[in-house]
Amino acid sequence: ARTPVSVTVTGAAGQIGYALLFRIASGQLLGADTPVRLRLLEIPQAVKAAEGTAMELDDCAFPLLDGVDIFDDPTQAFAGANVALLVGARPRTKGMERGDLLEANGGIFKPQGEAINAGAADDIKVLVVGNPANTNALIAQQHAPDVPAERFTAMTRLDHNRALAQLAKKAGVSVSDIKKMTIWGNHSATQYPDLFHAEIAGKNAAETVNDQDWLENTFIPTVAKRGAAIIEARGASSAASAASAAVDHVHTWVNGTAEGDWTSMAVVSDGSYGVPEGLISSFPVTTKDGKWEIVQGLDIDGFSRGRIDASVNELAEERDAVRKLGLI
Ligand code: NAX
Repeated sequence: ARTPVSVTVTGAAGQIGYALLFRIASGQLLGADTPVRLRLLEIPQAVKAAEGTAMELDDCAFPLLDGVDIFDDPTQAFAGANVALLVGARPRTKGMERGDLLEANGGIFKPQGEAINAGAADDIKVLVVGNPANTNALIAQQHAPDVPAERFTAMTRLDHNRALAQLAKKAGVSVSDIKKMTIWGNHSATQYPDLFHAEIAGKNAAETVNDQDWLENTFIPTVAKRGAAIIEARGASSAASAASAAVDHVHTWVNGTAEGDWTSMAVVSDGSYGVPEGLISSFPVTTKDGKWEIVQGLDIDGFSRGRIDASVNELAEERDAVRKLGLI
């Protein structure tokens, strides 16, 4: 049998954690031939709830689940981790300014970056889900100088999947007919879901839909504000869909994108498409052998340029704000 892969999940007792852990333990993250050891990180007050989830994981008798350990200390939780899913974060509460939010999250993602640097496995892959995801990933990455920067990513796969679903509905096709969807920029309301490079059954998606008004005034805002619409309808934020996207993100990173397709991941910019080097911004990426590459050579028209720049400017502002706070 293969040696188990250690997967650390933070915020394990939260609602995304509850949807995510069972999918990891059943083999959907890494594949049906890879045993997993779960290492759960929670704050002390939530350790008991995490223990309850671990009892349920036991009760599923998953053949691939090699064990579950629970920690309230990041250094222990990330020791030997091959994959880290950073889900736990400080949500924005009433009256909280952006600076307060960034500072509170800096207090979480700085020590977690340090713990990853200190003790994670050499092949560690990090996905940050907790918001503000891109900037939290940047903070963690900056505090892990010995880990290659490309191992730190943030999640825009939920936005990507939402864009696939909305386009499939509009075009009356199956999501599997759509390829080359891209989310650019920040996982926030400024994100840019791009249909000018997407394809439906091999033909350009924007041309096939041929409805600029829908694209600008329905598609983009529906994808960008879907999180708020889910809260409005469910009375709680996206959880199962977020967990599903996290599983997709890591699965694609490890197993590769299909020939003739790509995915969206927020990754450290190398300056591609005018995105300042070092920002963790969403790009079209292909993956192979556990490594990602930004898709090169796409033509960006004026409309797309404006949208990408707006979202990337927001990321640069967030980076400047955390710099000013001394968090990076
Ligand atoms: P919950 O509030 O249900 O759970 C968060 C959990 O994190 C709690 O159990 C809390 O105790 C724990 N936690 C807090 N600080 C911690 C720390 N320092 N170490 C370990 N655990 C800690 O939130 P949930 O709905 O699960 O969402 C988690 C995060 O995902 C939020 O930041 C949310 O905004 C973000 N999301 C990101 C998405 C994305 O696409 N990138 C989409 C879904 C979601 O909104």
